[in-house]
Amino acid sequence: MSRLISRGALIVFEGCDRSGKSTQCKKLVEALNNDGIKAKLWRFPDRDTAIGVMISRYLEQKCELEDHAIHLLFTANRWEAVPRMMELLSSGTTLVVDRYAYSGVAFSSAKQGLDMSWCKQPEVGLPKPDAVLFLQLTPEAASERADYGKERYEQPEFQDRVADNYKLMTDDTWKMIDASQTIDELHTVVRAVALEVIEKAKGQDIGQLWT
Ligand code: 2DT
Ligand code: MG
Repeated sequence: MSRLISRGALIVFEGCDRSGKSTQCKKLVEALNNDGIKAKLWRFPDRDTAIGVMISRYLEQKCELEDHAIHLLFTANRWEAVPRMMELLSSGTTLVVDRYAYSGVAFSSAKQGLDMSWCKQPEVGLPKPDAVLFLQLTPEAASERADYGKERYEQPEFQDRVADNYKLMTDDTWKMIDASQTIDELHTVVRAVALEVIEKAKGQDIGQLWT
C-alpha cells in the first residue's frame, strides 16, 4: 500500500520507577524535533481528562477504588486517547509514550486476585507499539535511586512484583536498555534505537496489541 505521508512511529517507554523514563522521553522528543522529525510527547495516565482526574485522585490516595474498577479506568484512559493518537500517527507524527498497557498489566496484576490474562483483555486491540524501550535497572541500583513519594504503588516490595510481571510480557518489539548509564549516554542509545524504529515503521501498518 502506498501512502502520501509516511506514518509516525509509536514508541513506548517502560521500566521501573526512577529508571529515567520521563527524562528520556522528553529528551528524545526534543532531539527528534531538532532533527526536523515530527514527534510528540505522550504519557499515561493522562491525568487531564475526566477519567484521568479519577485515576490521579486514586494514585494520590485521596480515594479508594475496587482493583478491577481502577484497572479498567487506566485502560479507558488509553482508549479515550486512541482517536487522537491514530490521527497523529497517520499524519506522520511519532509518538513517544511514557508508560502504556504494559504498565497497566504489570501494576494491576501485582495485586492479589487479579491475574495477568484478565488484566490484558481490555487492552487487546490498542495500537501496537512499534517498539517498547524498556529501561532496565538492577534492583540494587533502583533502590539507590528510589526516593519514593506518597503515591500509591511506591513501595519496594510492590515494585519487585511489577518488575517480575514486566518480564512476562517481553516480546520481539521490546528493546532492553541499560538504564544505569548517565542521562546523556542513555539518551545517545535511545536516540539511535528510535531513529531505526521510525525508519522501519514507515513501511508498515500499525498493528493491534495482543491480537
Ligand atoms: P507516573 O505518573 O509517575 O508514571 O505514575 N499505572 C500506570 C498503573 O497502575 N496502570 C497504568 O495503566 C499506568 C499507565 C504506574 C503513574 C502510576 O500509575 C501506575 C505508576
Ligand atoms: Mg510515579
